[in-house]
Amino acid sequence: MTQETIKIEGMTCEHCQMNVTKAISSVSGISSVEVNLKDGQATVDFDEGKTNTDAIKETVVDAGYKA
Ligand SMILES: [Cu+2]
Repeated sequence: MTQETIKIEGMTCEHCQMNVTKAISSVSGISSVEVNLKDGQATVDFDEGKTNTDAIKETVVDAGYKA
């Protein structure tokens, strides 16, 4: 299991935080995700055999935020 902290720009409220959490959770191989609105970052635990940091960032971008 790999843990990565990803910087996310563009989150302004709890709704954004929830959007990002949902988006990252939907990626296969993610075991846990903690999105911090204040710090603008997400701490993600994932199976590196199933996904990677770039794929997670792409998902965040697809959801409308900058990663
Ligand atoms: Cu928002």
